[in-house]
Amino acid sequence: MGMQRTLVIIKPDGVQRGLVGPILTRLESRGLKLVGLKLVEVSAELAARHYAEHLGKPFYDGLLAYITSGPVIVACVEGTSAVQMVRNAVGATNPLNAAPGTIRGDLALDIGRNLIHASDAPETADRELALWFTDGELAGYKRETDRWIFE
Ligand code: IDP
Ligand code: MG
Repeated sequence: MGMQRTLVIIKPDGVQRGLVGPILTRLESRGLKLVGLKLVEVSAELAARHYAEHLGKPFYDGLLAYITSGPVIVACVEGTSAVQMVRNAVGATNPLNAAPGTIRGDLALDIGRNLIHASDAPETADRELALWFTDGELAGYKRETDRWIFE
């Protein structure tokens, strides 16, 4: 699979717990390129649009309260197969089932405080990136290290 961009959100618990650096370091160290990054105080409207697929589920109200409970860090990262790459690095939705070595498997305990969101498919990534970033907020640039990361 070729180059992809995907959306990452460090949820309010990640910001409150001081885990923004450690989480971004994991993605950066993997070789993924940051092309967008900002801190956002999420409105109820944006939260509802982002999590529209979960409307009506038992955890929906709690999920919206969670994601709007404090500022989040929103990132767009780019790399080969970035969507699946980041999902694998994030781990299973329930930290109980998240493998050690994953972000949730190493840093979280509870499904309702699982630290991070990552787009689940390329089409989802496109939709979510358009929701969270304007085109002007995403940078196109070359890294000198790319030839050491991509063949
Ligand atoms: P994902 O974040 O791994 O893609 P989804 O199934 O898309 O998982 O659920 C979105 C988010 O909703 C989860 O990351 C988690 O914060 C929350 N969530 C999902 N299922 C539950 C649940 O059973 N209880 C509480 N929160 C949940
Ligand atoms: Mg999801």
